[in-house]
Amino acid sequence: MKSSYLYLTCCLFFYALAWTSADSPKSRPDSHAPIGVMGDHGHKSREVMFSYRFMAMDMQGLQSGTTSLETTDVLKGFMVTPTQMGMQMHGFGAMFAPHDKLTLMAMANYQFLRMEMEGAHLHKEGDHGHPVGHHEMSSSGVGDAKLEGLLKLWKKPNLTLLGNIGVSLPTGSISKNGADGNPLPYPMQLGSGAFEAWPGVTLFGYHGNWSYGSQLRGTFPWHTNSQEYRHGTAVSVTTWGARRLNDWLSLGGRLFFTHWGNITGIHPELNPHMSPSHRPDWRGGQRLDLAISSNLMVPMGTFAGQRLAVEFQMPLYQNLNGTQLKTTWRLILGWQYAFHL
Ligand SMILES: [Cu+2]
Repeated sequence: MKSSYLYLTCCLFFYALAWTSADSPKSRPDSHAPIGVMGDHGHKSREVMFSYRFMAMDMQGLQSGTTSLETTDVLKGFMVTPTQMGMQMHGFGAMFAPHDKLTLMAMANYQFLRMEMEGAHLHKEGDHGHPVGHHEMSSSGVGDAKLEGLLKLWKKPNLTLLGNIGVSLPTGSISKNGADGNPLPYPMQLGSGAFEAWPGVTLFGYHGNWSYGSQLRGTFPWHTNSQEYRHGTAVSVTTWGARRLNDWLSLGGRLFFTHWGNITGIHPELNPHMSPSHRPDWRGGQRLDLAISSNLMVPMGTFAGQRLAVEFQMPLYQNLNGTQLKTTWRLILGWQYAFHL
C-alpha cells in the first residue's frame, strides 16, 4: 500500500509540473536514446509511432555474490541446478501524442525462455522423483504488458526533462509448468503476476553533434500475486552519450546500473531445497552494464521516419544474492516508424 501512495504522490507532482513550456526535438538519428532505453522520448501533438524490438539474452555459469561457483559445488546442496538460461523476446509498441506535452505508450511482448539444468546423482538410490543428469526446460507466451504516459516536464532548446508514469499489467503467466507437470522455477515464469508501478524521470540533451541523457526508473509491485509471492522492487539508472555521424547514423554508448530485490513470500509448490532457482530469497542482485549502440534513421524519401537500431550489452559487474546464473550478454534490435496523423 505504501508504494501505491508514493506512486500517486509522484503522479500528482508530475502533473503539477507538466504545464511549463513547449516544443520538440529535431529529427536526427540520436534524437532517440539507445534502443535499450524505454520511454526516452515524447512525440509532437498528433504524432504516432509503432515499434518492434527483438531482444536476446544469455546467462551462463553460477555465481554467489561476486564469486563464481562450480556446478559440482552447488550440487552438494541441491538436487538440481540451472547451468544456462536463454531468453528471446519480441516486443511491440505503439505511441501516440494527444498533445505536445503528453505522449501515451503501450507495449506488449512475447517471450521464449529456456533453461538448462544439471542434476545431482549423489542422493540415495531409488529416489528419482525428479530428473537426474542434464535436462532442459522451456516456456513461452505473452509477457507483462506496459502502459505509460510521458510528460514533458520542462523544455529548453537543447534539453528536455520527461516524467515517465508507467504501469505494468500482469498479462504474463505465472503458472507455467514443466513437462513433468511441476511448476517451473521463478525465472522461467513469464510475468510478475502483479500490477506494478513503473515511474521514472528522463533527461535528454543535445550539444552540437553530440547528444546525452539519463534516466532513473523504478518498478514497484503493488501486491502479492496469486501464487503467494511478490517480486522485489527494482531501481535502475542509466546515462548515455551518442555522436551523430551524419543525417542518418549515430553511435552511442551507455552505462546502466540496476538493483533488484529478492522475491518475498513463496510459491507453495516450489521446494526451495530442490534448486537454487527455487529459492525466493536468492533472486535479487545488482549489476552494472556497459552497452554500445547505433541508431539509423531514414531522413527523407519514401521511408522517411523509419528507424533501425541495435544495442549490445555486457555486464561489467554483478553481485547476486545467493547462488544464481550470471548474465553474459544481451542484444536488442529495434525498428521504429513515426508519422503524423
Ligand atoms: Cu516514439
